[in-house]
Amino acid sequence: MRNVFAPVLTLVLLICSVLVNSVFANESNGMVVENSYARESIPGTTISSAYMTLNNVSKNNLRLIGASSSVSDRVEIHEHTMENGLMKMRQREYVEILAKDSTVFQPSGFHLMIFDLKQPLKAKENIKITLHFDDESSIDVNYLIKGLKQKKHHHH
Ligand SMILES: [Cu+2]
Repeated sequence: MRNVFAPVLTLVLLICSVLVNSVFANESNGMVVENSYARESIPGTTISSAYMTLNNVSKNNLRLIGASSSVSDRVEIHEHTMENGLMKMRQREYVEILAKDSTVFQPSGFHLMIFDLKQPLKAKENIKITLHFDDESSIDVNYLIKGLKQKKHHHH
């Protein structure tokens, strides 16, 4: 079993390492995480969000069922959805990543919501978040903190 997907995983890692500098993989469950980053916390708040691409190179569907981190005791899986023209956010119990498929966590979609930050997140720093899956596997992912976008234009 392991021999079957090991070459695939190696290939994915090779390709990814050319495109991005950080790829995190769990060889036992076949999950490869890339493009991981978190947002700098807004001054005066203790909230942030984290994003990544989950590539499932295994033959089995996997569900992301939770996340934990030393920076906060409360990291939740969330999804943004449009309802009656309004952006709403709701908590998800899990997000399924189908076999040989990938799921992107990105602004306006799935994201990890970090509440009750023990310290503000500052740009260019890194935090570690452990992702937990329904097969009881987990993977430690490094998230680079990106600065908040400066709004140049105000639309009234
Ligand atoms: Cu959220």
